[in-house]
Amino acid sequence: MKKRLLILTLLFWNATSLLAESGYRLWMRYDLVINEEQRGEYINLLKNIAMKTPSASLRAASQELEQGLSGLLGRKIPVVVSGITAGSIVAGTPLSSTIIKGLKLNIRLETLGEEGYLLSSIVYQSKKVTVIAANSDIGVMYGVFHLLRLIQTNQSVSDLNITDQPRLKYRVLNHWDNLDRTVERGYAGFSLWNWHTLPGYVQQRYVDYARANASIGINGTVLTNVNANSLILTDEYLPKVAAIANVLRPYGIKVYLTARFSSPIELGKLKTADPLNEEVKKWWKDKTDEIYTYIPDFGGFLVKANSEGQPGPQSYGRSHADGANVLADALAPHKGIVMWRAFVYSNDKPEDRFKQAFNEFKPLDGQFRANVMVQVKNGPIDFQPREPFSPLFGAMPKTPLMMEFQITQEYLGQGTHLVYQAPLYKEVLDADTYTKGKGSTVAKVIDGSLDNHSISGMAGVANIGDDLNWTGHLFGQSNWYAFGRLAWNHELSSIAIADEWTRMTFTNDTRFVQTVKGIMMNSRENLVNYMTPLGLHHIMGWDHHYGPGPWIKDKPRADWTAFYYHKADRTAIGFDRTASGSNALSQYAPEVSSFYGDLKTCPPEYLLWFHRLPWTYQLKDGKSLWESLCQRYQFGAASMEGVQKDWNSIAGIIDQERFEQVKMLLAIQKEEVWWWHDACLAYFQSRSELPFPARITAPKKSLEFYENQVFHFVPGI
Ligand code: BDP
Repeated sequence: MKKRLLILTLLFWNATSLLAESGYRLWMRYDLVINEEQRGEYINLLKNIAMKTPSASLRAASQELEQGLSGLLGRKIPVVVSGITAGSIVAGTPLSSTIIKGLKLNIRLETLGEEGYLLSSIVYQSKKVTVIAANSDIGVMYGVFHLLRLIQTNQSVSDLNITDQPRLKYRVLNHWDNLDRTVERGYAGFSLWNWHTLPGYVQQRYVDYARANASIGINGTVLTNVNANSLILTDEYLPKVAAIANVLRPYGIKVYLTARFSSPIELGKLKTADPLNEEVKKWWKDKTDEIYTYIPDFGGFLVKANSEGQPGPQSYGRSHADGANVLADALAPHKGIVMWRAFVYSNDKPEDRFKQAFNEFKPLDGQFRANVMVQVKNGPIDFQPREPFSPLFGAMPKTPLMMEFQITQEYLGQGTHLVYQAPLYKEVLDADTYTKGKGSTVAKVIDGSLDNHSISGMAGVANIGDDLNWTGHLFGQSNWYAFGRLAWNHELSSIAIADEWTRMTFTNDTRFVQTVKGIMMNSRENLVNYMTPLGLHHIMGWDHHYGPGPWIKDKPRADWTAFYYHKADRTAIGFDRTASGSNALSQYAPEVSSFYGDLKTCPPEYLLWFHRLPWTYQLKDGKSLWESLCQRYQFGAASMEGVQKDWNSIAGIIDQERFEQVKMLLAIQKEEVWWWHDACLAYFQSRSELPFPARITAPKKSLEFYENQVFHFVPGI
């Protein structure tokens, strides 16, 4: 009888999961553990959940554990309020659980901070139990997700002795979502936030969004676009924001908003937004106090000011520090923070765009209030497939700098390219700034350890929309996942994260996992090769940034063209940023500047970022620059065939629906990859006037053909 029930239950699970294979469940699938031996171990060790749930967070954590385990183990794992048995999972804080209090774990817990946790297999009153303990309810939630992850990835849980805590304090998604639900640079449909039906209608999706973020440790979200609309700060919208905040709160996620600097004029009807004006200061203070009446744990503001047409303090002759501080003072009594972006540059300045943020912000070091973080994009230009790290990292020791990565693939193939970005993030985090000697990595700058800051953070521009599978491309989910995991612990390796994600999202089947990891780990380097090899940058299509556009020139803003960045002519190509050129290299520590500046040491990956070189320049491998450029485009484009073959080789291991989703997108990607190859080679040949080396596929069409292609309604603008 029991067996029949189990079979029926399994059938039911199978049926529902078959119906739901859109990718909606992300990496939180909780399907039955297939490996019977492994499942047997779990069933023996994890029989019930002994957990009191006096708070919304603990309730959510226990629900997650109950649902997760019941799915994974194929049987109901009940929550019991009292009565420990062998196989209990004892979860809680010293406050919520008398057992945990009695375990005298407190000393170990103290070292784990507010969000850390421990997982421990212990014998309690001669019964073997699993403990999940933390100082706070949200710490317990993180511990719950860790235990679930171990099971989802089929690891043993019989002898646990794990402690963990985040390396960064603020781990934040930045949604570039507009109030009309379009998403700037969004390729996964419209905004998640349905402002029209809020606050009355609270979608299940908001809850699942919160669960997904909590599962990877994200603890903040900026709901609105950096190109901000002041309406979000009005009493029309604040109740809606509050409704979202209420859903996210139990999952430890705070809500932040973008603040349009001219709001005192637009909403307050003041004549100025000068940050030193008393009325303006009072306006921000009153407005902030009002926000806290709606959202008592509001996180704070993210601001883009005096950049790409956004209003800012400089319009009043004030500095970015003056601007940030007026908001910081308004937020300080409520413990809120300001994330002030350093993405600032102007076309009117005759200065290399690379250098402008540094020139603007470095002199302000030490002038920001304690609750301000300056949020710096990973590279000096703009989220290119490969950029050197921004020279601001390490250059402002008195200011906590927050990392800004772009998860959405504005410059990385948008919605159609499979690109796993953890290697990009890691490359930046591991880069050595040398600002305090060897080992002064970017990671140590942003985690606060290099300069002793108590606040630290990482922001990721979200790739999430209302697409059924959240991110448009299923593999976009891996970038959301990797961002969260690295914000939690920047020491994790890309491959370890890929391994976890693949197992949780798809299957633990060894052949599948190995193959997919291979595809993921090569994807970013392939992309650099077929888009911007040898340090080329910013050569994408005009405005929508879709596809290649190395020919873009003579537009109203030179720094938005491609030509500005490569200046290819008959003799040479590249941007001279050495002392004989813009000398941007001088913004780095001497070790870094001489490493990139010296052609003997500059890696080929960064060559044209820093050097202007003749086409005939000979690389270390003996090839000419021209040959090498052509070969990299060829290599990058040709890689797609292998990727498709690899993907096809694992057909049948996972559900048909998600398999086909990826397969169709790989076919589109292949076309686009050859389009990049053909268009770029046609263009650069028109500049170099050199013949293609042997074994280079000639472009299918003329350069004019590529130049004249027009695309209507490209998403994201
Ligand atoms: C660029 C995007 C633009 C953003 C801007 C920013 O093209 O849409 O508004 O960055 O980060 O990458 O503010």
